[in-house]
Parts: sequence; C-alpha cells; structure tokens
Amino acid sequence: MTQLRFPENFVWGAATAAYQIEGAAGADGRAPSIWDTFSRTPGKVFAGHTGDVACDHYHRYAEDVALMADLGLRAYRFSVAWPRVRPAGTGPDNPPGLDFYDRLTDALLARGIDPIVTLYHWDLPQALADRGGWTVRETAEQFAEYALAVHGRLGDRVRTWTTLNEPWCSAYLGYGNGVHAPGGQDAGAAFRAVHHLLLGHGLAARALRAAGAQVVGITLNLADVQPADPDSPADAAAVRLVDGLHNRIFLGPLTGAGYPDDVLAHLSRLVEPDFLRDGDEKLIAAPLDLLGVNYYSPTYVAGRAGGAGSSAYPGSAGSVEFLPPGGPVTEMGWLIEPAGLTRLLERVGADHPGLPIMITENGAAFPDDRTDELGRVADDDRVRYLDGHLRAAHDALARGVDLRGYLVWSLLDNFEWAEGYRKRFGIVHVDYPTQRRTPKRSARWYQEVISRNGL
Ligand code: IFM
Repeated sequence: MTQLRFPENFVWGAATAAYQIEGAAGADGRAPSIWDTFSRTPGKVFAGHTGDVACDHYHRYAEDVALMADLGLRAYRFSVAWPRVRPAGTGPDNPPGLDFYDRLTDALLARGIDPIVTLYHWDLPQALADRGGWTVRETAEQFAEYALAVHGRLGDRVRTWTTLNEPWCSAYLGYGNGVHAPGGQDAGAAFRAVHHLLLGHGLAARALRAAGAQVVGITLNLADVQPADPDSPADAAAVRLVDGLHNRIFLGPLTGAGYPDDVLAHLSRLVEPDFLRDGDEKLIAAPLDLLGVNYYSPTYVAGRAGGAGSSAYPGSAGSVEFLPPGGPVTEMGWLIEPAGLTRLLERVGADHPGLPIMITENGAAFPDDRTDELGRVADDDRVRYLDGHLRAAHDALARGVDLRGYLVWSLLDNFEWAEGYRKRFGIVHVDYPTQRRTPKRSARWYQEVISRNGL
C-alpha cells in the first residue's frame, strides 16, 4: 500500500461525551438531565441501561488521560455536562461541577493534549426540559449563559470550543421520533427544536467570541445522501428533500444563507413557523472558525409514491424510500462506505470555501468477540474501518479540502444511548464490572498512525 502522509500539524485525537462516559450521575451537585430521566423510563434504553456509572470517568479521568498520552493523542474532544455545571439549567453555577472540568483540562494540558470542548452533547438539564426544552426560546438563551459560565472557568486554557454536537439528533430523534431523550414524537416540535438549537448555537458562539474564545465551531452529523438511481428524477427529488432536512436546514442558517426556501416550504406544511422571529437568522449566522463533521455511513434514498419514509425525517413518508444497506455493515447495521466521507467533505468544502473542517467523530461498533495472544481485543474489522476512512479523508485533502484533523469515536467503549452498553465503539475496551481499560488492537494501530502522521 502507498504511504500516505497527513499535513504537518494535522490534529489526531479521540472523542467522548459526558453522559456516555462520566457516570457519577448524582455526585457533587449534578442534577438529572433528560438522559437520566429517559434511561430510567422502562423500554426506552436497551435492558434498562443508564449512564449512572458508565465508565466512571468522573473518578478515573487521570487514568484515562494517561491512556490518551500513551496512545500519543494530540487532542481530546470531551463534552461538558450542563446539569453538572448549572443543575437547574439556569444559574447559579455549581462550582464542584466546574472543578471537574478544570481538573480534566489541567490533566490534558500537562500531557500536551489539546482540549476540544463541546458544550452540548445531548444532556439537557431536566429542569429546562420541564419548561419545554429545545421547543422553547428560553433554552437557547440559557444555553448562551451556560456557555459563558464554562468559558469563564476554562477559557484561559481551552482554545477550541464547539457549541452543539449533532443538533439533527437532538431535534429529530429527541422530539420527532422519540428514539432519544426526551422522547417527543411530534414533527412540529422537532422543527421548533431545530430552530432553537441553532439559535442557541448563534447566541453562544457570539458570547464565547466576545469573551475571548479563539476558535468557535459546531459539530454536525452531516449526511452523504445518494440516489438509488443517479439517472432518476424522482430519486433526485428524494435526495433533495432528505438533504434539505438533514444538511441544508443547518448549513444554510449557520453560514449566513438562511433557511433554504424549499426546506421552509416543507416544514411550513407540518408546523406553523411562528417560532421564527425576524433577526434570528442573523443571530444564528455567527462567524464560524471551524465546522466539525461527524461521519459514519452514507444514506441512499429513492423517490417513490407511497414510500415508507423515515420517522427521523418529518414529512418524508409517502414520497421517499430509505434503502437498506447494499454492502457490509457495522454492528449498528450501518453501511460501511468510506467514499461517502470523501464525497461529503468535498461537497462541504466546495459549498463553504474558507471554512476549516475537522472530522470530530468517525468510528464503528463491532462485536469485539475475538482476542489475540496478548489478551487484546483483536478488532481487525475496526482497524479496517478506520484505515478506510482515513484514506478517504486523505483523498479529500488531496482534492483541496481544508481538513484540519481527525478524532476517532470513541476513546472508550461507552453508553451508546438507546442501545445501552451492548454496542462498543471504543478503541479501548472497558470491562464494565471492574472498569478495567485495555487498549484494543485498533488503539495500538492508531498510535502507530499518529506517530507516523500517516498510513
Ligand atoms: O455515540 C454516538 C455519539 O454520541 C454521537 N455520534 C454518533 C455516536 C455513535 O452512534
């Protein structure tokens, strides 16, 4: 195989999220989030799993940072738990909650690992959910206040801030089809949530920059939407609808182009857009220094009268068919197609020139049922997946995309939301009963990639 080198200063790292790894759900003044409530609701999460203990990272962060240093990570993307920092969602702050992120940041910097902070990775304080959550404007306003509180504590050491992680999931899975917390099932609520999430981003991004943050961005799980038949006009229309609901509804307002007309027309058929106020689009279009892209799998659609659509895409039933995977899949059932990452990066790069991109998540769940002679999980399927996607990222670089870094999802096996602990994405195995961490073969492979700055 050809030797592939990445640019000098390419950022190599790994990502996690607070509710998925921290545990310590009731410690030091943390209040419940929507995920605490949801996971304790029978039938919502596989086998009743919760994030109560998770990887106990709250208590074991020093060991985890040492592990990151051993693997040679240059950056670590973690999220801050809003209900740890502001248990009521609004002020006052909870100093012990901020202390934890303070210790974590110092531990990372002491090992030469750049902290990349995500302010919202789905764990909305329950107190705010009780007042309407992301369906109401107050949550967006409170998000900016909370962002400032975190920046006030960490801003002297953290350079890179991302506001939201994957608002598509928060809105459509959280309020549209009910698969994620808080479990709403209402198309109108999903679109309200999209707007207030974007508004929250805009308000927070402006506040962070005014407070001196150097790099401000957002992470989207953009979709590479492809037609079943490239020559079919009906399939092209299906691609346009799904692309509008997944990508352009976020990218348009974020980059100053506002909501696309076709998307507005579509959502107006499902909800009275009375939540859109004059001036909001301007607020959302706060300048971005970085776009985080999370990519796992492409999406293939066909345009078909009577198509089943998907509950995650409000208004898609009746005209769109989502195709089952036509090739190898991960344990999540997600099609493995690295070329989708190249296509997606090229498209974003071409549509938004001058906007630096970082792959803020990419990785795969596999059964991890084989060990090698050293007792490590022999996850060659994960190595192949990561290798293929890094080659795809390199292809995008070679075609001129301004790609700044790659963060593997995930450092540790963790709480995979509605799937509980049964799906493992980590490059480090976690034995939940003992909390023992053991790097998998993929972790050692990634360590080599980082040290060679290439493949
Ligand atoms: O575990 C999630 C993460 O929280 C957000 N992006 C996708 C990952 C895998 O499903």
